[in-house]
Amino acid sequence: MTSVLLIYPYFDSGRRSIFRFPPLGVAYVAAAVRNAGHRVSILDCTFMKRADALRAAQAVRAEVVGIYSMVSMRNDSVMFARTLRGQSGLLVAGGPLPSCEPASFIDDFDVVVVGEGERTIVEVLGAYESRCDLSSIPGIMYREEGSPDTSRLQSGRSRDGKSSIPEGVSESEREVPTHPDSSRDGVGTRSGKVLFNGKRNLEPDLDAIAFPARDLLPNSLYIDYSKRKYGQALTTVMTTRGCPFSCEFCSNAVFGVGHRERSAGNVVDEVEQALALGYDRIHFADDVFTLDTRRVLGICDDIKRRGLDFHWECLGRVDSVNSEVLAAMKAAGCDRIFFGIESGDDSVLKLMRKNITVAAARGAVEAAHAVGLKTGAFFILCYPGETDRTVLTSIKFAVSLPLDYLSFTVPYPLPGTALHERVKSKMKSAWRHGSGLVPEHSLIFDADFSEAKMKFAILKGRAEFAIKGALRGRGLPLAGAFEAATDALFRLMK
Ligand code: B12
Repeated sequence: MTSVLLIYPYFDSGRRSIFRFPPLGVAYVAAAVRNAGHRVSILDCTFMKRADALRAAQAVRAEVVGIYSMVSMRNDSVMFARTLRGQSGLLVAGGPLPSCEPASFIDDFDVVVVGEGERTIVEVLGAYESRCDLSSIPGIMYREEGSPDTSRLQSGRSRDGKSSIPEGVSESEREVPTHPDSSRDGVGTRSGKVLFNGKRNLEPDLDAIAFPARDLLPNSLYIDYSKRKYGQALTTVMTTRGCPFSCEFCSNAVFGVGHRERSAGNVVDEVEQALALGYDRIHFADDVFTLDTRRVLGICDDIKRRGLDFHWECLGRVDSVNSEVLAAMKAAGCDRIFFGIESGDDSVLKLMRKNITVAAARGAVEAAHAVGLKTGAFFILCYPGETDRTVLTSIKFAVSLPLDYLSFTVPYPLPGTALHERVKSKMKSAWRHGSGLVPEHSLIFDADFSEAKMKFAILKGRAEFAIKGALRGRGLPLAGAFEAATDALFRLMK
């Protein structure tokens, strides 16, 4: 039995969104580790200060430390790794960012897990305990023997001493150059060849995966926080993995493009488990919860059959809902649906590879509104390839919809996405936390629109949406005058 600490290095910078969702991925990994017989704890930093979290991580003295990372958390995950190096036997990175850029983590970690983590971490722990064979574990990048940090692990050789490279991965493909930035701060000095064992196949049967270990999360803090912010105790559940669409801006390095579903009964079992912990609102965090209408109807039926009393919300695709399914969702406790619409101009939607139309977007939002659901939508403004005209069209379209919640963001070329490929020569920084008037957003590449112009567009959109809400159909000339004046200003800006 190995002692394992899993860290979710999210810190509230005070500038980011009000959402505080528990780290489901880390909780899934924790459940797998525990079920394999190890001792595991989670350090969720969401409600902590950095110094306290670092002290807490050191106090655990775990043999193996696994650290989550996504694009906004790279620095903090690396900070933990550097602080805990030397104190723990093995440092493992995992999550969305290590999955798309494993090489950029290998100077600070001994093993980087690419993709779904449940099986991989258990195999890595097995190798750690028996001091052998990392080369037969798919889905990892690691440093070959010779590195002081992996000396507990024999890599590149199986127990019988033969080289065991997974099928489909050649010797030369396994050798990976480290990240160009890795020599920063003198950390690029570790010895040993870096090897990648190739991707692991995705788990075909999602019902076979153990539910996330929610009991290891700071539930009372999430419950207090969400009751204060939204009046209900909110947590997330993931009912599908992967998305069959290929939006240019979306990062799908963990779950890929295939769409896998959990059965209705399995989903509702997990919902019941979450409700038993004191939650009374579920946010289904799937990329596209509504893709398979039959399954959604099955989940709704099961919720009603079991008489569960809670409210829920989800993200829908505009071309996968209709009045019938929306009404069934409402009857089963759904009270809000979000749509990733992204643009109000068909040519920009094509550029984004969204595979939806403006007409379908309007139809879906109106249908949801008509059955009595609250509606929310996300838009990206000033996407690469947009013109002043299309940005203004998008804002006008968004504000014209019957929405209760409306979010505008600047474009983020995330590593590993097709958008990143398109603008990679213009990238300024991998990630930067925002400041100024729209502090939750910042521009990370040299775009045709300045950051100030993008933020002006966001503020203009938010103001028009607020004016519309405040006027409730009255005072249209005032709204029209605001729109015309800010349109003109927007066009004048660089
Ligand atoms: C819910 C959600 C949020 C929530 C909060 C996150 C949370 N705590 O749940 C909110 C709304 C706040 C949010 C905000 C943002 N998000 Co978000 N979010 C998601 C979403 C939709 C679901 C997350 C989830 O629960 N996944 C389910 C679990 C099971 O998956 P997982 O975490 O990847 O875990 C698996 C593996 O990664 C691995 N693993 C995970 N942890 C570990 C740890 C170890 C040690 C190991 C070995 C393995 C491992 O094993 C797990 C099980 O197989 C994902 C999309 C997605 N499909 O995952 C985006 C996603 C994670 N978000 C993303 C982004 C970009 C953001 C923002 C930066 C957006 C923005 N522009 O502001 C912000 C950043 C906020 C911040 N913290 O700084 C990207 C990350 C891309 C990247 N390459 O880093 C994603 C992937 C969306 C996308 N497709 O582009 N997000």
